[in-house]
Amino acid sequence: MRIQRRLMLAGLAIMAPAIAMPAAAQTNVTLTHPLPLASHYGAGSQAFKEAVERLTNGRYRVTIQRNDNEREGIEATQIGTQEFTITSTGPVGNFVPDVLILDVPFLFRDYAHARGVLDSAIGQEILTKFSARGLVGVAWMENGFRNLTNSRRDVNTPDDVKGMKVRTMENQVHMRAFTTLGALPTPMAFSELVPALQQGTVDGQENPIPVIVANNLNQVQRFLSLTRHVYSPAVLIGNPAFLARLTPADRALFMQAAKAAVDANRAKVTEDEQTGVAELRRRGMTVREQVDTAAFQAALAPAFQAYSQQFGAANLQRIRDWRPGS
Ligand code: EAX
Repeated sequence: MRIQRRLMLAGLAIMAPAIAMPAAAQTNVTLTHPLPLASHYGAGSQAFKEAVERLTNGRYRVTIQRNDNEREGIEATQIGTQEFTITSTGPVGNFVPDVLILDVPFLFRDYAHARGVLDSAIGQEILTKFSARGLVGVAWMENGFRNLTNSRRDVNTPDDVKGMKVRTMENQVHMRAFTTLGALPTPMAFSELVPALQQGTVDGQENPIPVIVANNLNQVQRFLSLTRHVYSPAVLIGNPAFLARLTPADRALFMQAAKAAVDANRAKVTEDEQTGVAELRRRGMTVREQVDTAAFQAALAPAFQAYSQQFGAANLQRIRDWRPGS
């Protein structure tokens, strides 16, 4: 018996390399976003991918896919057919109503104000509201200040948008604003936008410079007015079950990767804001850099009254009053 046992152990020792543990298991996670890879969302998703794969030594690999229907990306992340999505807050309010306050027109002074609020307790508090809706708000990213484009005329004052069919996101706050201005808001997913502009179903749309540039909207829109009427946050959303399965150490690595995504995304927005308007002029758009902002804000007074009722005047004022260090 002793000889058999020794022979067996010797045999196992010889075979050991053949039955060595397989290479560390590798898990693939999928992230979708609605824009071209060269966009500000593409920059963020690529940074996320590189950071996850580096920090986990390849134990996790990120597959980036484009889905220009943001609502679909949110739903797929919610049910777990994908692990992450990057989306503007446009459709998010239909899943997490607490987000809608961020979509109020003329709420943010500039990028520093918006980024500061989102990174402060105010923004972090809103991210916690995602979990009750079967989602995880991982990190605030950025879409940018939205500007109006159209194929009909130069737009300087609210009178210029009266009767204009404007595509909006599927967002009640935005739709109320354009209705209050006398425009005809037509909500639709981003995936339907270019065909609607090509077919003349809508006259105009509104989006940040990075989106207009990345999607060559100059090919279907003639006029650009730098209205900057809304700051559009973006958000990295995660699937709750996937994140709950991670060890605390790996979850921390994914959060580190999310920070890298935010930094790359915001840097690309800053870059696009510096070069995008000149590029769109070069591509043939007629650009109005100064619009009558005071007239737009005055015309929106009834909408602001409704937003105060809906979100609480104090909550809106808390955002307006935010300052670095506050
Ligand atoms: O998130 O739908 C929109 O206009 C969004 O700004 C775009 O999908 C980027």
